[in-house]
Amino acid sequence: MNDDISDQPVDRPRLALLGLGAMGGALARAWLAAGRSLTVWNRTPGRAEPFAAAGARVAGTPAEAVAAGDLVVACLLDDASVGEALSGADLAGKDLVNLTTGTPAQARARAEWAVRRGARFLDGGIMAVPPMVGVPESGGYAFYSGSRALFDAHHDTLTVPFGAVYTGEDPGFAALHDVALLSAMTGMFAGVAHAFALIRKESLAPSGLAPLLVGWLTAMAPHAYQIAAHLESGDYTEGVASNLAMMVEGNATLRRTAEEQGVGAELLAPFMALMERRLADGHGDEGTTGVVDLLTR
Ligand code: FVH
Repeated sequence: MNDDISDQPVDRPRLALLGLGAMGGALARAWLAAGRSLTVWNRTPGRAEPFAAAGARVAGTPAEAVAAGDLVVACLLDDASVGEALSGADLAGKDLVNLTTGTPAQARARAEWAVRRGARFLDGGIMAVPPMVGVPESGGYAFYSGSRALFDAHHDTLTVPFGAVYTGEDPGFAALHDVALLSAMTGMFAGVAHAFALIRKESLAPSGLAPLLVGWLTAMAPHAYQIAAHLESGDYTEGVASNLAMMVEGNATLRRTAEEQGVGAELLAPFMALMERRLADGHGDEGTTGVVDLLTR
């Protein structure tokens, strides 16, 4: 990392933001509301107009925006758009923060790319949706990884829109944490969709099921701590209250109920198949931790 640049906190850096989509626009509003000096650029120029009216300077090109900023933040559609937008910009001496969602490998490659151009680099994964930006009580935050010196120097600016959680010097770690949480969320949404499908044809109101789902999922969420303890100790049976043998028996009831209700079980089937494989391998006294081993190729 190019850490010869001062890592002293920079209270009020000149800020340049590339991208004024739903998330980029929310970031711009938060920084402007906090009185920060902001230059913005967006591929479709019309989207910048309301921000000019709110006090932002508008750059005609990404290179112009980068030249106007000490701290450059990219919040674009994907990694390819970041490469495209920044291809003609002089990044020497700049601090580049990439808040565009991508994979760990993309973040690592983008970090090398930025450092080769003389910039310090920090990757970010946003755990918030636009209405949560600039609202501290919403609990929104971003994971960051890459240059610790950049993170420390700009902590004050980075924490205007949402909280900041540093995950390490490896530039891929922010994306890895981001995608791990999004993947868990995807599994939860799949389970919720299945639950609503089960009651779909009955005289039951979805609004009655919703609070029950929220309560149950909230009560079950700490199960993640037990899985973590198992993975760290290597003993997958420690403290297990509901063992795999019992749960696999229960799978039959879940499948049969889906059939009775005329609901496809395709969202549940892959996880159930892994539970059943682990049981067949002789691990009926475990919980579901062994599924992690089966998934890790
Ligand atoms: N919105 C959300 O809920 C999530 C929350 C978590 C983080 N994500 C990620 O944030 C990145 C930006 O998302 P967004 O919500 O701002 O996305 P859009 O509203 O679709 O805006 C996309 C912006 O990217 C510009 N853009 C697209 N392609 C290019 C390109 N080839 N070159 C330059 N700019 C490009 C687009 O410009 P325009 O269409 O207005 O001209 C928008 O500024 C994203 O990684 C999310 O995964 C958001």
